[in-house]
Amino acid sequence: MKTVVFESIPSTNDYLKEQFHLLDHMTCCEAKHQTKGKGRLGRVWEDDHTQALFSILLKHELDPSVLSIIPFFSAQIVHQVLSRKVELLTIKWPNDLYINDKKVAGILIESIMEANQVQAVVVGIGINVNTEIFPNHFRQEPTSLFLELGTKQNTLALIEQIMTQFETQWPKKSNEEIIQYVNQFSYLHGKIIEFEMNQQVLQGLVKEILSDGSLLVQTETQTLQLYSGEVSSIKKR
Ligand code: BT5
Repeated sequence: MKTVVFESIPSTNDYLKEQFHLLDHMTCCEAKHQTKGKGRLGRVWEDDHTQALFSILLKHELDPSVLSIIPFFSAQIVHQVLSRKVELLTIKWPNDLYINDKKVAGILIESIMEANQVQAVVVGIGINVNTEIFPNHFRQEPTSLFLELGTKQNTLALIEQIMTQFETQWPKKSNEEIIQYVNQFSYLHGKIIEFEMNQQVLQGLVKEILSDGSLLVQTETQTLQLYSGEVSSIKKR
């Protein structure tokens, strides 16, 4: 595994996307601070220089069945490593990490396409490690490992542990095993949620995550399979 470290950079995801031709499979880009940290759907990821901010470049074994599982595989690895420290850690479909009802980490997956083919995938991970206060209002209440545990944590050691698990487990697990794990620790399981789809706000009961990665939801009138690219603003009611 090769690691490139920056004090400050616009976004570790963007760096790997721009340099992917020159970099090896499993290169990790790490930063202490991002000036243009990104979330999904054009959202912003904020940091206060105390977080784990890193991205991993995947260039091998990217067949379609592997591609669809990457968000869940990544969430599982982060969950396994953080669970060594904190209890009550869950995975909010598709790949956020929650402690109780608060968001502690977010994952952003981006694909690099050329000639209609996926050439590489970048997995970006942001974990609130030692944040003491969140001055800004977020859509979901945030938390950090420090706020939950009461002690400062070693950010670099945490990134190293996640990288080691990523390397050892990629892509050896079956999709079924991964989906089963994510269902076991699913934050939304059995909950009524409100979500936005096709510019409509809907409500429904979450049943389970299916093997294709979609979220099965029962509304009053129909059973829906939600795909992460098609829904936004999933909130527990
Ligand atoms: C995510 O997006 O949660 C994915 C975040 C991925 C960040 C990593 S850091 C390394 C790599 N490089 C990047 O540029 N990105 C990746 P999403 O589910 O869209 O959530 C974004 C929303 O979370 C924002 O709109 C805020 O409401 C909230 N948010 C922003 N910063 C946060 C933080 N530090 N902790 C908790 N919530 C935050």
